[in-house]
Amino acid sequence: MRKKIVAGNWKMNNDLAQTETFLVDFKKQVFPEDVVVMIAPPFTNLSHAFTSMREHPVSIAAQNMHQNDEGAFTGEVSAKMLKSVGVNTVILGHSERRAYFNEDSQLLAEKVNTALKNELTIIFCIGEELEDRKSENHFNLIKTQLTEGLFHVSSEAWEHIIIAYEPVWAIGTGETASPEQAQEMHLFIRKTIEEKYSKAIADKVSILYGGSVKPNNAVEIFSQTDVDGGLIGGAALKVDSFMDIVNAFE
Ligand code: G2H
Repeated sequence: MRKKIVAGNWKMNNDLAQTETFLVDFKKQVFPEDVVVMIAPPFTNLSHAFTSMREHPVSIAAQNMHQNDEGAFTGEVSAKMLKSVGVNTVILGHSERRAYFNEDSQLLAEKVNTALKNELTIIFCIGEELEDRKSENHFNLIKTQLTEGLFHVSSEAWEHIIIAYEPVWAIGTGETASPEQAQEMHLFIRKTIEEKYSKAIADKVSILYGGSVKPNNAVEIFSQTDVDGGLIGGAALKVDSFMDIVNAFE
């Protein structure tokens, strides 16, 4: 049985007061026992979110971290700093980081190593642009992102790795991959991991879908055999819609 996971990626949304408003309501929710629930607030709110949710079955994730352990890197945050405020998971390789902050596979591979060394779970994001899909290069591209960013890790490391497949053309656009498109790619990702590692590892890794997941499409997406949950952006900012998605597994 693979872990079912729903993670809310808040991106650059919610100041401290807005975070508190969310958490006051969030704490009142009943969380399903068989779903791992995570929220990834901005850096400034991680400590508060952890303290506030510590009695509740919710993990606190960061949206990014620096590849170095410490040093003269103005404006950056290290894995150790994240750990010190209760963070146990980090999102790496989100398409917005790749596109707006020039994060390439080589850098991501370094970040992966640093996160693993610091015992952080990784949500490793991969996804193709619309042009890749139109030119039918999407499978190649996904395989390259996996190979260059992730396939240097040991078999043991996969205990701490979650994949998020997020087609770039579906992010924040209201456009979603069809459940069939999501299933097709998730199966391809699992097979690619099996070829490189083993069936046991491939069968165990949770692969989340991300890109305009909403309460009205989550049930169908999550019902696909190889979809183990979601990485949720816009719909994670409101407790009601986020909880509808958390409860969307059949
Ligand atoms: C994809 C997703 C969360 P949204 O970026 O990572 O955002 O659900 O708003 O498309």
